[in-house]
Order: sequence, then C-alpha cells, then structure tokens
Amino acid sequence: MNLYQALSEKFSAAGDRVAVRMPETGLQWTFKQLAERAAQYANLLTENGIKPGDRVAVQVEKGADALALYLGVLQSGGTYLPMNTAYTPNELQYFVENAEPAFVVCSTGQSSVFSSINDNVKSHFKLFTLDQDGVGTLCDSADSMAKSFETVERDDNDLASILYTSGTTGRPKGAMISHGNLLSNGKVLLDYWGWEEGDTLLHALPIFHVHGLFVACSCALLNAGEMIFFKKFDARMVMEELPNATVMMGVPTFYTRLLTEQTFTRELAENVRLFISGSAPLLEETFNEFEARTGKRILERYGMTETGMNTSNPLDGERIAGTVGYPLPGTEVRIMDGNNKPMGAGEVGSLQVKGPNVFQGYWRMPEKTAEEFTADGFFITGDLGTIDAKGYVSIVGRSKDLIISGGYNIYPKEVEMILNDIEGVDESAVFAFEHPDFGEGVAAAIVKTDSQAELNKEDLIAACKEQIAGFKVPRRIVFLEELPRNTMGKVQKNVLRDLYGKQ
Ligand code: MLC
Ligand code: AMP
Repeated sequence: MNLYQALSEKFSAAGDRVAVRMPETGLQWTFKQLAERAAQYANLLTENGIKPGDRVAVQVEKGADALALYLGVLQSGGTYLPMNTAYTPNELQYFVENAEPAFVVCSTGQSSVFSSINDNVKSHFKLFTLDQDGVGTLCDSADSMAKSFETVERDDNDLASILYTSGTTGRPKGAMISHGNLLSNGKVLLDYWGWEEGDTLLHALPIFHVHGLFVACSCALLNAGEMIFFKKFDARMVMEELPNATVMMGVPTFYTRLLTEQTFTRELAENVRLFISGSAPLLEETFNEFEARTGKRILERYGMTETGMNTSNPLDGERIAGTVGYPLPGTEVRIMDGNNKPMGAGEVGSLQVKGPNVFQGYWRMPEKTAEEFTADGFFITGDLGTIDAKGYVSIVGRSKDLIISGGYNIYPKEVEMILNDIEGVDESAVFAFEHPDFGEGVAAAIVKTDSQAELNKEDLIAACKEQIAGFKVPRRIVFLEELPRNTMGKVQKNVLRDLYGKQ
C-alpha cells in the first residue's frame, strides 16, 4: 500500500479540524487544506513527468507547504529525499550526483547552487523553489492544479524515501526506506504510545530526518491530530504553546534547554500526557530533574535512520532512566558477541535488529548493505547494548566511531578528511567532547606538517565551514606534536577523549 493512503485515511473525517498550525507565522491549515495542497503537488509532479520511484530531492525550510510536498511526493509515487538545510554546496553536489533526482526543490537562496550542480551532473533535474509557506515557483505552479489526485499504487517494498546517513568510512550512504517500513513502524508507535483522538503534538524538530519526519509526522497524521509546527526549537516559544499540546517529542537538548528556564514549571507541562525523547542518550540526571520539576517521566525510545524505531519504554509500565525500554512489537532485538553468538542478560555486545521496520539497503551500494547484515538477516546497528533480565534494552556505547551532537550524527572520518586536506595539516583525529547543551560536541586534534607553522583555530574552522554543515565543524581544537597511537598504530580516541574531551 502507498504510505500516503494510510496516512490520509482519517483526513476526510477530520476535514475542518486543524492539521498543522505554525505559531511563528500564524498560518494554520485544516486536514482538507493539507490534503488539497498535497494533491496539487502530486498533480504538478505528474504533469512534469514524474515516474514511480523518481527521487525528489528537497532542501527547504520547515513549513506547512513543505509537509504537503512530502505528502504530494508520496502520493505521486515518487521517492522523497529530504536534505538538511545546513548542508554546504559540496555536500549537496554529492547527494545529487549519487541519488540522481528527477526534481529538486530548494529555497530561492539556494537555487543558484543547485543550478550550477545541474550544469555539472550527468543526469539533470527539474528545479523548483519553495521559500516560506505559499512563496516560490513550486507554490506558484501548484496553485492552478486540481485539488484532488488518485494516489499512485505502490508496494510495501517500494521506496518511499531515501535518507542520507554518513558512515565510518568515507561518504554518506542513502538509506532506502520503503512504504512498508514507514507504515509498519508508524502503526506500532501509534498503538504503543496510546495516541487517541484529541492528541496535539508539539513539533519543534526538523523535518529532514527520521525523528521529525517519520516518527513525529506519521503518528500525528495517522491519528489525524493537530501538529503545532515550530521552524526550530526555541524554549521560550515552546513554553508558550506547551499548554495547548498533549504530546511532545524531542532530542535530549530540548529537555535540558527547557530545564534551564526558571519559568518552566509543573503547570506549563500539566496538559502534556507524554514527553518522548530520542536520537541521543538522555542523561539520568535530565530524566530525574524533569520528573522533579514537572511530575512527568520522559519516555525514552531508540531508533536509527536505517531502522526507524526499535525499542521504547512503556506507556503504562515503568519507564526506567538510562534504558531505552523494550523491543517494539514485531521487532526483534538481540545482543551478540564478537563471534556472533548470543550474550546473556546484562552482558554488553553488538546490538542487532530484525523486523518490518528495517530498511531495504543502501542506495546503489549492495556490498555495503551486505556488510551490515548477518547471515540470518539481522541488521548490525553499530550500537553496543545490553538486555537485562526484565527485557529492558540499554545502549551503553558504540562500536562505530560516531559523535551525536544535539541529535545530529557526525562521523569523525568525514571531518578528518576535510581537515587533512587543509594546507599545513599533517594529520588529524576527530573525537567527542562533553558539551553541556548538545551532549557531545566535535573536537579535533591536529598535527601540523611543520610544528612552527602558522595555523590557527579560526582558519581551520572557516575552512571546514566551506565544506561541511555547521554542526559537523569542530568547536574545540587542540594542536599536538603527535597523535596517541596503540601498538598497532591505531589512533587512541579514548585517550584523546580522556585528555581533551572533558567539559
Ligand atoms: C546547530 N548547531 C549545532 C547543532 N545545531 N552544533 C552542534 N550540534 C547541533 N545539533 C550550530 C550551528 O551550526 C550554528 O553554528 C549554531 O549552532 C546555531 O545554529 P542554530 O540552528 O540556531 O542552533 P539551534 O537552533 O540552537 O539548534 C540546536 C538544536 C538542533 C539541538 C535545537 O540542532 C536540533 O533541532 N536538533 C535535532 C536534530 C534531529 O532532529 N535529530 C534526529 C535525527 S534522526 P555557528 O558556528 O554557525 O554559530 C535520528 C534517529 C532517531 O537520530 O533515533 O531519532
Ligand atoms: P541516525 O543515524 O541519525 O539515525 O542515528 C542513530 C543513532 O542514534 C543510533 O544508532 C544510536 O547510536 C543513537 N540513538 C538514537 N536514539 C538513542 C537513544 N535513545 N539513546 C542512545 N542513543 C540513541
């Protein structure tokens, strides 16, 4: 089934109820308006020749039109490829070359970037712009389109989306996510988290990643409930709207930022039946402080781009701080040792998952895909975990070299490749430091080609900013005579973290 069919099942009954409301601009759309706008985009894409599976790459600000575009792409049978608005031209060029989209939608400010990319790629795309809601060539062209559209048939295994995710080696990989993956995970979460009529979601996450786009939007749309849509997380603005919400989803930084506000009180949180956290570890102290302040126990869950959501603390049972709860219904989670043998309760090992939520593989990378699966079909997440005697899963570390900063993933290798190319840098090692706001921040140890040479932190940062998104750029830089290495010659990142990674 096409995911759109399922997401929109309750739209006509919900008709005049509010689907999405943007406090920052005052804009608000009903379900009827959202469905009509999605149909206009589906008609526009169809008139421009979209074929099932064609990629539609999108780099736009969050808004009601952006949401309708996602739905329109699904409806027209296309594959939605959202891109972080922080990506640099260099990063975008790679995604476009790799994914070969038939369409690109971007802000007017980015159209010259994509036009020149279009001149440089083999497979050309049609370019539309979308700025704030209602503005841009995409909106102008869609305005005259019919407001209904017959959803294109898609199978469970057909691709609904491609999301790029970096890796421990080299360039990002496109995770192929099917209609069936998203629908099964959305339905499980709807049930597991007890969504019911009247639920209103406070949505302040970006809609170019799994958390904001699939977890949050799928639940609210399947439930035909209102979303209070913020372009970005601003604690003060979020606090103003919190009394109008019943569910909030966020990365841990959202919760630590709320707690730093003196005026964040029990009364403000009273109407919210469920606070959900994910994408990065929630500290026990945040969980405890939040409960002390609001009387609510944050529900932590665990997932990833390739798998959607895998585990969740229970809605009604005990939510245990420092754990990510039970495997979701239909998803198998297991902990294996280095020889791929099962480990006992409480033992730490490689966390693997299997289920209808697990993706279809990496776009045009069959070898990479094969490497990440076991012979019996489990996906190797790269996380290290345990399952206790009661069945609660905990994430205790990562076997992959990954930094998670404010819910965004940064693979050190990608940053090291940029640093190593800068004149005067002999070699570098990128590692995490403890960051009070983002949980982890990006730090770099640099060895200069000539220890006397001029090379300052600001120049290195500026050079990185030209190449990679701002959240990947090192905020802490140390210059060393040499990198710490073990007897095998491998850089010891744990030593760097111990010496230079403390707050
Ligand atoms: C922004 N900046 C960051 C950053 N976000 N730096 C490190 N880590 C981050 N997460 C930098 C910018 O580059 C900029 O740098 C400066 O901070 C100000 O930018 P901003 O956009 O104004 O920041 P802010 O609004 O404060 O954003 C912080 C944030 C945001 C935490 C609210 O990053 C956010 O919404 N994160 C959520 C990410 C998310 O949705 N992850 C889910 C992935 S899905 P400069 O130098 O220019 O000043 C997934 C699966 C799962 O992981 O399980 O859910
Ligand atoms: P991404 O590749 O952006 O989808 O990020 C997925 C990774 O985020 C996972 O492999 C985990 O390492 C991490 N992650 C997600 N949720 C949690 C959580 N609740 N606790 C700890 N780590 C998490």
